[in-house]
Amino acid sequence: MLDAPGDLAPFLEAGRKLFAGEAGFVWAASRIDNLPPMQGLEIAFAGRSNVGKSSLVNALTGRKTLARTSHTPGRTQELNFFDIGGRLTLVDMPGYGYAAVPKDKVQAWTVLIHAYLRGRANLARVYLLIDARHGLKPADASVLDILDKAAVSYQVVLTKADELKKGELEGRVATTAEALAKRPAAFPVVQPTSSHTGLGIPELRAAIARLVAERA
Ligand SMILES: Nc1nc2c(ncn2[C@@H]2O[C@H](COP(=O)(O)OP(=O)(O)OP(=O)(O)O)[C@@H](O)[C@H]2O)c(=O)[nH]1
Ligand SMILES: [Mg+2]
Repeated sequence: MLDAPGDLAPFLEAGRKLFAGEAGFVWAASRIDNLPPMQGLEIAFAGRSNVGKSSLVNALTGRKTLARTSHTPGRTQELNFFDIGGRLTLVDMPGYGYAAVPKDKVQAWTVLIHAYLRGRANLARVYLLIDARHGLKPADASVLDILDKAAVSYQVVLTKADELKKGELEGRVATTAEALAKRPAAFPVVQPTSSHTGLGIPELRAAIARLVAERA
């Protein structure tokens, strides 16, 4: 069951604390038969190549170089697992669906991404990142289909909100929420963020802290 949106305020402080402690790299997997043991709660960040997944992991943890970022698509080539204070694991995923990345690589990563999302029992939530400038793309649909089918709860996060004017961003939030309305596993709130300005980061930390509290 999806939890009610909108009551993040009580979790802002817990979210801040959760991400104020230790954070460290624990594992990288380039194949589905090489995942770390399932333990504790996992939260994954998925999205098209270059959408800002690794930057968001860094923004959440307040670290500049925990996850490696790049302005060229295809930087993250493995599933990277990060421990957050022994309380949960964040998974920075490779990107999918970018035309500028060699086809065979995108294909291999897509197979890995799909297999992971389908079969990870301790995966508590997926944050599906969408570039606020571009909105949902066809490549996103197959991932949304997998999550709906596997009943993995997910929330759409708009990235790079700093690139849009206020009105444009509000429009993108509305059209994205509308497109997700009929999807059964989608959390009903679209969260705008910017890893550059910090917009939406406290709210995302709070949402994760609430999830940790619920599953404790
Ligand atoms: N303007 C703006 N640019 C951003 C933001 N977040 C990330 N970027 C830029 O987007 C580019 C890609 O960022 P990454 O975090 O490496 O993206 P990724 O989704 O991890 O990419 P892959 O690992 O290649 O799939 C970099 O040039 C970042 O500086 C943001 O909030 N605002
Ligand atoms: Mg990356």
